[in-house]
Amino acid sequence: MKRHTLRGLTGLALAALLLIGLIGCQGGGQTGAVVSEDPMEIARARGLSPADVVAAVKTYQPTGTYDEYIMFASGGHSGQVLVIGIPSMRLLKVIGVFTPEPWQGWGFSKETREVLAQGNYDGKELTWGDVHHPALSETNGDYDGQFLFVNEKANARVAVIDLRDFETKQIVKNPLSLSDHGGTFVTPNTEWVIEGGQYAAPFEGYASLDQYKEKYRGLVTFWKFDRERGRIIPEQSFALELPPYWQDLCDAGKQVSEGWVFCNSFNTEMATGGVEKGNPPFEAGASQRDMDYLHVINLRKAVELVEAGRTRTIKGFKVLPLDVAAAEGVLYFIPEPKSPHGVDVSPDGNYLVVSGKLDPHATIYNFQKIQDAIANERFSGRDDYGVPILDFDAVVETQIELGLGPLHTQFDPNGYAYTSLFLESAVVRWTLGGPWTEKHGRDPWTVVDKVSVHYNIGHLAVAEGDNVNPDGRYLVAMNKWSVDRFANVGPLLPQNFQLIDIGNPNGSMQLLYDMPIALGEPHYAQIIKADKLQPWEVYPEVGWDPTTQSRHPAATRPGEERIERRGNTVEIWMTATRSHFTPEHVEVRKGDRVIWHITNIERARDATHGFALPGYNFNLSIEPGETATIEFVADRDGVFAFYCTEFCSALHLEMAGYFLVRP
Ligand code: K7E
Ligand code: CUA
Repeated sequence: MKRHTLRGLTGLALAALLLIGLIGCQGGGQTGAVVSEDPMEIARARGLSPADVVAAVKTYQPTGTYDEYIMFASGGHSGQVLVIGIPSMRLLKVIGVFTPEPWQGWGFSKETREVLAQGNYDGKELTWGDVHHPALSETNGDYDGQFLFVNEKANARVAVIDLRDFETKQIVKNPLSLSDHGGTFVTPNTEWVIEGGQYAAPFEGYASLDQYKEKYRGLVTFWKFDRERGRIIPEQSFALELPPYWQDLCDAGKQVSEGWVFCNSFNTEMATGGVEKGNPPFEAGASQRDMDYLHVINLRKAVELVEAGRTRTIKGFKVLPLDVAAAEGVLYFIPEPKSPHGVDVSPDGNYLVVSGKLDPHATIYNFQKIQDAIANERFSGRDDYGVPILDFDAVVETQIELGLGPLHTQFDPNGYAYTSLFLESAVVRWTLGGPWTEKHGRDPWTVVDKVSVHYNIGHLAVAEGDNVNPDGRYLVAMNKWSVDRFANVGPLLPQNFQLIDIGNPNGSMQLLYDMPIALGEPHYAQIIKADKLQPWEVYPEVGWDPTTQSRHPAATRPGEERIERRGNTVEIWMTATRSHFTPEHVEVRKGDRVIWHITNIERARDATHGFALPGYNFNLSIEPGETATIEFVADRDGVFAFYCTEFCSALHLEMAGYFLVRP
């Protein structure tokens, strides 16, 4: 009977569609409903060009099939990380990192609040972040799919995400700085997570801007990562003191340049602003000189000196002093065209590509030439802090005119480089030289293709484009402005990720897909082959604490549910399963401290239960096997109906209970 009704409806709907289609045809418009099953006819009716159809076919992911690549993108101001499938550009997850996120219960359970609190500044709770650069963990320079690191520029913090469950496990607050940028980047075996600085300030306390040169400092921090524990070890980490030039992006050397780290800077003028006092504004003051300094850091040497005890301790953190670094061959400068932004190391480690926002060229440095210049002391002088400056001509490989506003560069396996052009709103493809010439068989160091993007591109990401074996194939342009690409949603517009097919190096790049990003301004992203990720389907056992990745002390099995009172403290061990909480009644007295554990005893994939406690501002996500805790003082009396916030079953609405607080 029911079937008949459904069929009847479908028939009716079809008839209606047909009618609309006919009327549309009569009017000669292309906007009428599409009724044809013929792809070409549908394309014609929708006004799609052959290129559009090709793009659609290249990106469509039929239901139940999986994307070939996974992109981890910065979530910008949201403080989170976006997980996106490629080529479909479907958003798969938003990982809560620096900002509380209710769907995941991130920052609501006691366990996750403790992780968030690791990022507090001087006891001050910080509830947002400005996420810039995700970095996947690497083994031998290749993404290994185990961990993801991200930095947060606004407060100089770094987070560690475990890719077994895509959850944040640790946040470290940089004790010496309130501003970072050149992070995170990892060394080829993830021994170190690099966090570069940005706006110089005193390492501790106050100093007036008149004392800028003496008291203000830049830095780059090397966080020691313990892969077994899946944690950064602050006690084994250190910072390298740098002059108060504003350090910008960094990259870790790889292959031949492994053990070295490269960071740009963009205020070697040491301008201190003050436009209101008649000084040049920052953007002019910091752009006076023709050259800034590429910082070349010998990390191995730095580690030796740290191990030899050549550090000072500031705010409990080891610092390798600038004078030691300059004297001992840890730090060199190379002139780089003014106000550079990205520095990117080619997959073989031979070349460093530096692009300057104000210079249409990319400057390419040769790592071997840098080594020779250091060995032969080819210095053109020292800066005010005694750091040797390598002779530009001795270390440069070449300069190529790429276009207006070059920012960031990525690589493919065939010897091509891809650079974002911010001012020109384009991606430019160009050839590497040296050993790469044989691969592409074209003129070295030459622009070969350009594609427009929409608009004002910042970073770009190539599939596995930052490791020693790039895949190429896909490139995502991360555009700052979308202007006219999407329906008007008011004065605040989404950002625009554009997927570009770079799979045919002899042909041209093809724009495939636009994806609006509507919760922040992403910066960088990394794209990993999906089959390198092996996340759990459910937690390994019932009673799991994801923040420690081990059995939760309050794990509760069916039959072990209970409520215990100790003085003014009431502790609850609850279980959740489809479709009930056990127990369903929890009664306390006003003023009691409540410690409430809930274990999801399900083993079925996707059988997540939520837990909302109204009036007390709690929501939990309790995934199969997980134990989560809330802790609070029952400071208001009344009756509070708690309920499951995931539509888990037909009787989901009945998955509820009463929290009664007696006056
Ligand atoms: Cu160019 Cu923070 Cu890497 Cu923005 S950064 S784009
Ligand atoms: Cu459990 Cu809804």
